[in-house]
Amino acid sequence: MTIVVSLPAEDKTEWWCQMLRDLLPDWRVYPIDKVTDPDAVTYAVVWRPATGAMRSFRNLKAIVSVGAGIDHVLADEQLPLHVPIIRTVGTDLTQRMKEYVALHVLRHHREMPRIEANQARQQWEQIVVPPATQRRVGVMGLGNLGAAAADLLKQIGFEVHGWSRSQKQLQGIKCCAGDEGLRAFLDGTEILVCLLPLTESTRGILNADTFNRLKPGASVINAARGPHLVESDLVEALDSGQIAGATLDVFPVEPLPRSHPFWTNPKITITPHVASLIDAPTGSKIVARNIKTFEETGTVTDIADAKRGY
Ligand code: NDP
Ligand code: OXD
Repeated sequence: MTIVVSLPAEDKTEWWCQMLRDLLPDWRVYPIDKVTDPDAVTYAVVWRPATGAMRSFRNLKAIVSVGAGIDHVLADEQLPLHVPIIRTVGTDLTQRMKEYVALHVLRHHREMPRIEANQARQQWEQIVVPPATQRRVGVMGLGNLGAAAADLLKQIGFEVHGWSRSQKQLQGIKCCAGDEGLRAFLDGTEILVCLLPLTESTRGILNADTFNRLKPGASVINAARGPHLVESDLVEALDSGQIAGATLDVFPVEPLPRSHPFWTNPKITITPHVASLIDAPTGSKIVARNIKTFEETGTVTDIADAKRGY
């Protein structure tokens, strides 16, 4: 009963090891680089593990992603695909994402970027915006996070449309599904929120074709994954005014390199992958509970479908 922890930062790895030791006192928990007997390892708790690392544990029962997304696990080309991947999800994560989406949708809706720019110039300009009831917001992805965010936006009063792979019935939300439903979903959307998993079908989905379908002057919020966005298409759409502003939480390379032009683009708001940054004490409790349940029953509710990619 050995758990191995592999996270990008050493201090985070140590911290998670300690939390898991406290929560699972009968288990041995090691940072990945301290493992002496790889065959004893039965669970791996990971964020973006090194290529081939999971393959070296021949008796692995499950890989636990310390997050909702599993793209960072699937990125390992040598991943042992028969090993189940457990997602770390819960009300804490959902609540945080709801707050982030509401904050940034309202920020675009109420023209805050323009108001802030005006303040910097000491300019008094009263901008009249429509009420939320006359503003159409589109949420891409209606899973744990997207459905909850869409529901909150509806409660605020927005006209909310949602898009997913399979058709959903969500009260008060106009739901579209699949490739055939994408156009209807995008046409006329004024604030687009991406909460899709990163898969081969969704990579690059925030592109020129998508932007051109939105209402001119629309805003885009990407809180999902960096590679959903075609960066050059966004810059072009911002330059032409088709897109008025964007809020980006995620990037293909994180941390976003200091030299990246997005840092200084006045039409882009950057947040450092904090939309729903897992709170470590809560996250480690969810992980420990999932490992315990999996060990006892051979399954948990939050197993991802690796073939589907999420
Ligand atoms: P879920 O797996 O619960 O939901 C995914 C949703 O996306 C589902 O509604 C699914 O449709 C839909 N979807 C998947 N593929 C397609 C497709 N090809 N076309 C249309 N819809 C599609 O994921 P979560 O809500 O838990 O998380 C979503 C993503 O958010 C994560 O994968 C992660 O990348 C990102 N994330 C970002 C965080 C941050 O801090 N920035 C924090 C946490 C997550 P269907 O319901 O039909 O299957
Ligand atoms: C996640 C994330 O996938 O934080 O949970 O991005």
